[in-house]
Amino acid sequence: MPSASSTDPRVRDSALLRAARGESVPHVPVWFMRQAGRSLPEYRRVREGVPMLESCMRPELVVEITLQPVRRYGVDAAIFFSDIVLPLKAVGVDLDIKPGVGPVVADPVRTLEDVAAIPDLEPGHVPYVTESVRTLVAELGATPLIGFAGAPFTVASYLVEGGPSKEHARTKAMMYGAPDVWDALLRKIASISAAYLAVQVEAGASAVQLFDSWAGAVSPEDYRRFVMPYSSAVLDAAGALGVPRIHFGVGTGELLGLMAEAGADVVGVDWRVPLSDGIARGRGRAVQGNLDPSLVFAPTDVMLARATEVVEAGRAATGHVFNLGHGVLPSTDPDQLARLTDHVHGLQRRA
Ligand code: 1CP
Repeated sequence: MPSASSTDPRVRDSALLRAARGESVPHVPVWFMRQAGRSLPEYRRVREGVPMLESCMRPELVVEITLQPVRRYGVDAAIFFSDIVLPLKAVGVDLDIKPGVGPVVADPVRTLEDVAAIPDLEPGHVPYVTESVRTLVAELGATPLIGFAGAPFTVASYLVEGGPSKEHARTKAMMYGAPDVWDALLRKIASISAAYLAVQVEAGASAVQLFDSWAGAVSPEDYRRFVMPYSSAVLDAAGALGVPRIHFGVGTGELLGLMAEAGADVVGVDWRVPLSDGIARGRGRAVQGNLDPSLVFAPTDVMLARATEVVEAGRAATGHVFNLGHGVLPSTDPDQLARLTDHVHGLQRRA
């Protein structure tokens, strides 16, 4: 079934979707990873007293929070307000998102039995997602909604470690030491992430982003063997739904070629890699990125000059979606993001 928004010609013809397809654009499209729900005072107000996961399950909050940055900045896309661990919660995994910490899993996954106990995701697990996406697509009109999911490696890291981790040591211990458990776990997460993206696309999301935030922790060789097949499964499933797929990770300079090969239409580049190198490594795909998120704390003229350099570098790509190199930092001044959006929109159009 074609998604509601993919049939809306204004969304199909939006700068974001055109850039993702490598077509000419009226202006370089801009959105910011984690634009919803980080630095906005209007976000803090509506979230007051509501736990994070509960807010993801209340359509009136999801719709409001998703729309806030679109209203404020006039960005070229909305990103659905949710979290990469929400689908796990929805199927019954005992986890919470703790303020100031992140996702915490009560019983970390260690064995084949632990994996087998995680149910597959059905649309009936997440009716509030379907409802929120439908309402959003109607409200957004010509602005595309990006759906998202966590990639198997990154989600596995939370399930195996039991919470946020810098080294991902237990995760890698399973990857190297218990390949059968690893395979079962990553297949399970791939199936859940693919189903979660399908729910969003079928309700009207017109592009998707797969967040493999922590993939940069592995070598290219290990990525190819232990990570890529499962991310490919998710990206292939999303591709079959006919929407562009953005594939993003942090510290992935050495992995960009493989991340493109995994099935991306748009390769997300973090700020550590010059965008021109990201373009060269991205195997002809469009690219997204990659202003250092800390540049918002620099004087405005310095930030804008750097943004111009990113846009100039992006002209060599098949398509370029302007973004930060990772998520908006919580202490970011929203006025800086407004200036950044206007600045990129005002730069000369691509030929
Ligand atoms: O624009 C948006 O903010 C949209 C909603 C969104 C997205 C896209 C949230 C809400 N989370 C995410 C993705 C996400 N969640 C990623 C991938 C993106 C990235 O790399 O930043 C990751 C790794 C998570 C896991 C997560 N959830 C963390 C990171 C913990 C760690 O390991 O360092 C945290 C802090 C959360 C909680 C969370 N998710 C979202 C919000 C608004 C919050 C904070 C909630 C709160 O404390 O009240």
